[in-house]
Amino acid sequence: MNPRPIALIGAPTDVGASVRGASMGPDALRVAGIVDALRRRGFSVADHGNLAGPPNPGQMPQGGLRHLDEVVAWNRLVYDAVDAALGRGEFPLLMGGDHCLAIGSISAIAWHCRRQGKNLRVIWLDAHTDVNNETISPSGNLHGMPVACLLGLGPASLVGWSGERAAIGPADIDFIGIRSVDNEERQAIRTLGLQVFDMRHIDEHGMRNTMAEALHDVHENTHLHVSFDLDCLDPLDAPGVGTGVRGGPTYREMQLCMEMIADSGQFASMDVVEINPALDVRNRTAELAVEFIDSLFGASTLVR
Ligand code: 6HN
Ligand code: MN
Ligand code: MN
Ligand code: MN
Repeated sequence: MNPRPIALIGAPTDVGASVRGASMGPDALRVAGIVDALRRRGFSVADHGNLAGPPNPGQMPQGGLRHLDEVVAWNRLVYDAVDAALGRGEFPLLMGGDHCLAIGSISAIAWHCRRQGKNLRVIWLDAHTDVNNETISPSGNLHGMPVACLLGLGPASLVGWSGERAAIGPADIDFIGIRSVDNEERQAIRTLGLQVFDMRHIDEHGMRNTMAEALHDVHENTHLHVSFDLDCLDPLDAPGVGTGVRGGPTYREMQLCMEMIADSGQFASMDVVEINPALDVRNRTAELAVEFIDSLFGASTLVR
């Protein structure tokens, strides 16, 4: 086997959030040893450094959106970097930054999948569904809206980047670990018919059955993208996040989730977002992220 080279792309920004600090995520991942961990797995890794987008202007939302111009600018850079990595036949691994960056990353992936006749499937690991838009968001923060934008339902300047109005359809995304949804966001989830495996589902069915259900229709022609928001984890394990919510999956449940994604054999791109070193304890959250990334790339706790 000759695995695809991995392209690390740093996007050091927190323009999509109101809590500052996720901009330091890429370096926290580097300090936690992301490059060496992937090399130990046998991959060749190229760290392309950090993209240079606009600073965070620290403004209030306007028209229900905070920092729209800056979010567009950062996502343009992310789109181009992910597009270039895919064009070179590499595995793009986006290091955020806040979760608004998934708009550019997944739009670029959707464009490539369409060209190659691949079925894109997104696994969204998060405490939140991020399906707000400018009319229903209680915060105006664009990191709470990337899924809406990708479904073609966000502000015009963030929609349609993949060449179609919607980069993905409601059936192309599975949410894992959800436990915080805003009131009108809940209504949007119902209207769209989104597949949400919330914490109650994981409590009742276990992570094994949950992931088996989420991955049941993944096949050889599926491009599996993982969008990993570190606030999916319990804040007791991962304190370095800006919008932590109690009651996340355990360390073992999350390992199983990652190993089952790896076992599918279709894992082909990812985002690692929302690590906030300013709120972390001795880089614990970035180190945990590297452990889980290691599992996604094939490290297994199976001894047999
Ligand atoms: N994230 N639902 C809240 C909002 O402001 O829209 C929180 C969003 C958090 C977003 O963690 O990627
Ligand atoms: Mn998120
Ligand atoms: Mn989140
Ligand atoms: Mn599904």
